Amino acid sequence: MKVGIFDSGLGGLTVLKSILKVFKGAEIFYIADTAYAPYGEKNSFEILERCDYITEFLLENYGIEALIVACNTATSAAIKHLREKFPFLIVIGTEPGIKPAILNTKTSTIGILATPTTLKGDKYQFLVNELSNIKKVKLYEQACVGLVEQIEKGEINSSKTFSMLENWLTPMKENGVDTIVLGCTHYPLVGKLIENIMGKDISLIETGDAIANRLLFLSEQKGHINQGELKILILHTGIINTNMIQTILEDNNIEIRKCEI
Ligand code: DGN
Repeated sequence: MKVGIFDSGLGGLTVLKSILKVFKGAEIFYIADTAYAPYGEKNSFEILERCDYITEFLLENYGIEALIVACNTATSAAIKHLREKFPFLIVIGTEPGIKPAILNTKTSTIGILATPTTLKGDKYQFLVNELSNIKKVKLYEQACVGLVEQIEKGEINSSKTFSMLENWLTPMKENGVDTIVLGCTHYPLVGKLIENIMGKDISLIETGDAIANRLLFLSEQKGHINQGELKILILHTGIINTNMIQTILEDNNIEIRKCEI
């Protein structure tokens, strides 16, 4: 099967990593849209237009059969539009894992880390309103301005990244947060730092595995066979830290190319 995946940069690779755990054979075309990064501080219409353009590009050039929007920000801005415009494609988005967090918390106190655009989006507000009926919980929301940029630079262990996170997480820690939703696909890459600050009993909720399983389910339903060779092409539209790509995907067979779109 031919799968297109995109994100503003490296973050969607955390989703791709989950997909590689369940897909043994597939052709994967990943767009790291670093020329337009970060998405998280752009307006929703601008993001929607870019998502539309990238999807057309993946269809025309690579004939993708499934599209993974591996970015919470882009999902909140464009998923409805993409599903309406490309009904023949399997389209899967990424949403903050609020439901698993509500089911997991023992202190009824949850931290949500995401970009400003995701937190402001109707989709996020809808998810929170809908799910708060399951159990009354206290939510600590934090827009992590600048964190995506730190990760893109490869600063996943630096003292600057640590102190940004420490400022955001200390109030959560003091207020009994036991579960944190990583509402941006970049954030699992600083999961270790978050654990260092919050303590190792903290539960971090990410959504890569759920997306991978959904893709497997929908592709089998459409009769795609999950076998053959695994090929991964990573196209980046601007500057990218290739060492980070290798670190995240380990020794999978990947081709990395610059692409002007
Ligand atoms: N990885 C993106 C997300 O999940 O929201 C963040 C994108 C960005 O550019 N800020």
